[in-house]
Amino acid sequence: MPDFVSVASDGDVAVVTIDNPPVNAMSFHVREPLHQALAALRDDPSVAAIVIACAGRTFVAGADITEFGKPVQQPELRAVIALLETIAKPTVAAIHGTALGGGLELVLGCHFRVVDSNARLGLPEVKLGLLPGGGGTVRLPRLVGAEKALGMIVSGTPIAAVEALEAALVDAVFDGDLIAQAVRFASEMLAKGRPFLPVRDRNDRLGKTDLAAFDRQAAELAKKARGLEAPIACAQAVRNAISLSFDEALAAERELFLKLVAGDQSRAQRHLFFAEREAAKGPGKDLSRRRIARVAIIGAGTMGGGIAMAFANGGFPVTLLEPGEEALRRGLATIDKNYAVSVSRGSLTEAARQQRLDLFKGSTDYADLADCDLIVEAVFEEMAVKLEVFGKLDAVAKPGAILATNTSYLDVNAIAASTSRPHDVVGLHFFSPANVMKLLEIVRAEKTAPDALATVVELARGIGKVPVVVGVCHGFVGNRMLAARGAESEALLLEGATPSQIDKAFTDFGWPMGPFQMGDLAGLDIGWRNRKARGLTAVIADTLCEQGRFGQKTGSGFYRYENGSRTPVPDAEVEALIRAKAAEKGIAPRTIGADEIIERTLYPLVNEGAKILEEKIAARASDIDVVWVNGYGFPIGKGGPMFWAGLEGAGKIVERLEHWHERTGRPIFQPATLLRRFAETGSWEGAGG
Ligand code: T1G
Repeated sequence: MPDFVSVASDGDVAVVTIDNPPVNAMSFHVREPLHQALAALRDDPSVAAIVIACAGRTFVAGADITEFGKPVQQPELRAVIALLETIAKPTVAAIHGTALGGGLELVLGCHFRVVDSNARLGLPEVKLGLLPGGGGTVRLPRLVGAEKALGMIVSGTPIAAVEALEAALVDAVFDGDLIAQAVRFASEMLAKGRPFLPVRDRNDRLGKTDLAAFDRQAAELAKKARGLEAPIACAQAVRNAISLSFDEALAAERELFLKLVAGDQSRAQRHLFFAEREAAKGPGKDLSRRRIARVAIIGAGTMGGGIAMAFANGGFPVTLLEPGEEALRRGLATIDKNYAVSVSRGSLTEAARQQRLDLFKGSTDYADLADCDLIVEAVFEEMAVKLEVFGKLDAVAKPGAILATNTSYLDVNAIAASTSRPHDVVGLHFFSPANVMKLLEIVRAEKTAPDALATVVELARGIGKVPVVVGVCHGFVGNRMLAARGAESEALLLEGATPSQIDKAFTDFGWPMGPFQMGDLAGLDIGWRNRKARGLTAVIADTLCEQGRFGQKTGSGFYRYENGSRTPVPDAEVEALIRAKAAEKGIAPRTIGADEIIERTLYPLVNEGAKILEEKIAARASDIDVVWVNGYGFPIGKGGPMFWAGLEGAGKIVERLEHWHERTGRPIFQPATLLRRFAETGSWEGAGG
């Protein structure tokens, strides 16, 4: 049995070290020996002070998330912290890496906190659909003030060491040997003499809270919750810390925590936490990786420019190639402008902007790509154009360079086969804006070499992306399912629903926006060109495009956008067009409710996901959830389409799909075998996994 907790002494200072790789989660097998060690040290007269530290790459990164939903084993974290607060001798937490969630709550049980200058501290529980359940909502406000605590807890975003010092969350920031300096700090505190006040008894800062300002801040944050329970509960808990006694507020925190941890939203968000990590594992971690030192992007348009920024933001020197000088100049100017906007918003320093710009090299000559290790093609979404580019790349790229295409639909096998090195070809499907969107669909072509695949999966994590490996089919996982979700949109309009009714059903469901507003934002002409290329039609959207209504960029699409605003205004002209097209088809309008809209759009989405698993285009159902949450705004509180299918009831989904299949005869309603099996077994195992 490894020693998850060990105690050493440095003079009369005891150093307690937690060692539970990989992230020192506060699992039961840590809590128990820690509780015992602290109790013993409290009562040991030879010990004058206690330092708590962690081995490995980080301080405690929280409670053990894998334990949630299982019977709780005593002692709980709260009991360990309560014991800590009974210790009269100075207790000092020595924090390196991250102190998150229960890890930060543990150190709030100490009298003092000292940190390594690179450390980050936070309470990210809200990202798991929870709130801090170990006293963080009651102790943190006592140290940093209620407003600061509210911001930290509702956002869940960790803060850096210097900010933590300014906020009085920590007492000192060190470089070098942290433990030695923590022991010295403890001795200095000892020399200064008692009393050592536990955080629970520090009420001054809380007493100075401007309640009106606090409530305004909380109301603003609540507006952004979009149906998620945790942010609201977080704000309520911090409010309790102001208005209730310590113990009352602690009890209220517990109650809120137990409600959330048992709820579907937290289950969904915990599912996504592990799903993202599973997806990022990609092919065998023992596979060798190719060295990527220099990256090139072909095409300096919206996608190419965003992809180039994503790599520069990750610290890679980037060659940006555009055959034409003017197009290259425009592309580089847009990148420059985007960074300037980030500086003006305060999300980037001037120095960092310059540092990133210095990583760019513009070129109009393919010969300049001969020293690049990864080349990403981001040109016009047409096969002939892409094949021409890959022909040139095949001629100039060095042996072993990885050649990637950013196609969002086209056949990566065909692109690979057009070169003499198909094993070096892979799809890297970024989402717009590529420097912002986290998702990266990595398309494994039939001949893609395992080491090339493993290299780009690791690279993706390195530039802050969430990678998901998918197989080759039209539209891969995301866009293929998007087509299934959208297939009924036109039919619903012709049968009587309006664009705003359908969009409202989606926003009520938890999406940031509905399909018609999203279409107008992305530009209706993109789908139009894609349909034309494939000989497909969508009578209403095609007609709008023929009228030059491409969406926001032309001031009108399914909605009107007045004076350049982004606010969609329902347009009677569009509704008249829909009615006219329906009349032409002899379709009489009827009232269509939100349930029917969800059934005819999201049930086919899930069904298409099941088919994708059957075809092994996706390795796991949870990968599909990661794609949809990170690339298409599927509500995180529902865990993604495949997880949601479990919440919604797969039996009901199959039954309703059969109903619509009978009524319409449309194949998207034909329940997939794996979906039927999921309805019987409750597991997506058995096909893709
Ligand atoms: N519990 C269990 N496993 C965890 C874990 C945790 N808290 N954190 C990470 N892991 C696993 C993870 O699944 C992966 O496993 C491996 O560790 C490496 O993680 C009472 C309610 C710390 C910033 O939300 O944000 O405290 O895939 O790949 O990129 O109030 O992990 O290798 O098998 O992410 O270097 C609050 C969660 C919990 C922080 C490191 N804490 N962790 O990132 O490594 S709730 C969090 C992270 C709580 C209390 C409450 C990150 C990291 P595997 P990784 P990384």
